[in-house]
Amino acid sequence: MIEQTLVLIKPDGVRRGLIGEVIRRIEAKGLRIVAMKMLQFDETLTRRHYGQYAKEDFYPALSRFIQSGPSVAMVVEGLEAIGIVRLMMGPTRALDAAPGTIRGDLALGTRENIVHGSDSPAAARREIACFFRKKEIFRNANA
Ligand code: DAT
Ligand code: MG
Repeated sequence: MIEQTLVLIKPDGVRRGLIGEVIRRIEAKGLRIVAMKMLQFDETLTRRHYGQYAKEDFYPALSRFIQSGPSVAMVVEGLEAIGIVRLMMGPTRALDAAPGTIRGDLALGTRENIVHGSDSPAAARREIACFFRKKEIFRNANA
């Protein structure tokens, strides 16, 4: 099934000059970027995006980190895009992330792990709507 997923290049990825590397991998895989912007998270957006973790011990540090500089937000489209992007990212903890994945190749930490990708169709719909209006998403952008 053709799916859309929200991908973020988080502030560590932007700071380390890895925007191009992440986009290169997404495009090389055959997925398509159908919307993109650079933005800095504020408290409100952090709550909307990561609110499910608000009660976790790691939330304050996660919140500080995600607001610490600009991120790049993208809508990525393609066959099974949600699962494919999750596979390409690797697991949350860099220690668990195999070489060949974005986190396995480029990250050492758990919090500073370069990328976000939606983990289900419902999450993708909700998350995409946090960052993009309908008219900012280009259907058949590369057709
Ligand atoms: P993912 O980003 O792989 O979808 P997640 O949704 O479970 O992971 O968590 C969101 C982010 O929160 C994750 O990228 C890093 C941070 N995080 C999650 N679990 C953590 C933990 N145990 N300690 C520190 N940070 C954590
Ligand atoms: Mg997640």
